[in-house]
Amino acid sequence: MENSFDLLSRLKTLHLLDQSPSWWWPNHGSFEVVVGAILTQNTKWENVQKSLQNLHNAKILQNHSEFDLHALSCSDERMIASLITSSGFANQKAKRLVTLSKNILSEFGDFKNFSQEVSSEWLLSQKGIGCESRDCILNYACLREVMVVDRYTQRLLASLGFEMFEYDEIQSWLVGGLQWGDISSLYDESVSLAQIYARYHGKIVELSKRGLRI
Ligand code: 39A
Repeated sequence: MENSFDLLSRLKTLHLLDQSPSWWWPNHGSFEVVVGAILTQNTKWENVQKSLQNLHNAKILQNHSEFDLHALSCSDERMIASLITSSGFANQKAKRLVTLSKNILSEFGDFKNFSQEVSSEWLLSQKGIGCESRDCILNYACLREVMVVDRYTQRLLASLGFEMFEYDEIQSWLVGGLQWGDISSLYDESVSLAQIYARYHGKIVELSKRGLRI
């Protein structure tokens, strides 16, 4: 295993996403991903799923990004906190979600415009959004060509002999190293680069969560 292309090629042989949605993250391209990206901070995805289900049951989320963005922006923070307790830090996350929704509306007008226009800098200027959440939003919600890095990625690369400590360094290793092979030999031409990054990150998470080694 010498580079990012070799790693992706190896991961592909394991069929880790056979039971997953096409971009791995459920409901890619939607406002719900923005909510999930905040909720998943410092907690397990299974806890996030419970919170998302509660938000659906309360009709705050209804699989309609523009409606959902408005609904969350006008919601009472304490009510949201009561629905997302499973994700931990409920009061803090509720405040951040409501504030972020209001800011998206005031800066971009709607979710469609947000997903086309938002910058890395704007996202990082929002309370509670760091590099990983920013990149989850850019890739899985806005469908941009951005590769997410997380603790699973850092640990996997270290176990393979590529020990790195900086977010940008790991991201550059993942993205830049794909040039060492012919990516079109791995994916059908209908799969965009953004989706390849989405699936690559998903494969790393699934491998790690299943306790598999390569
Ligand atoms: N840790 C995680 C996940 N595990 C996940 N899925 C499974 C589907 N997502 C979307 C985010 N973070």
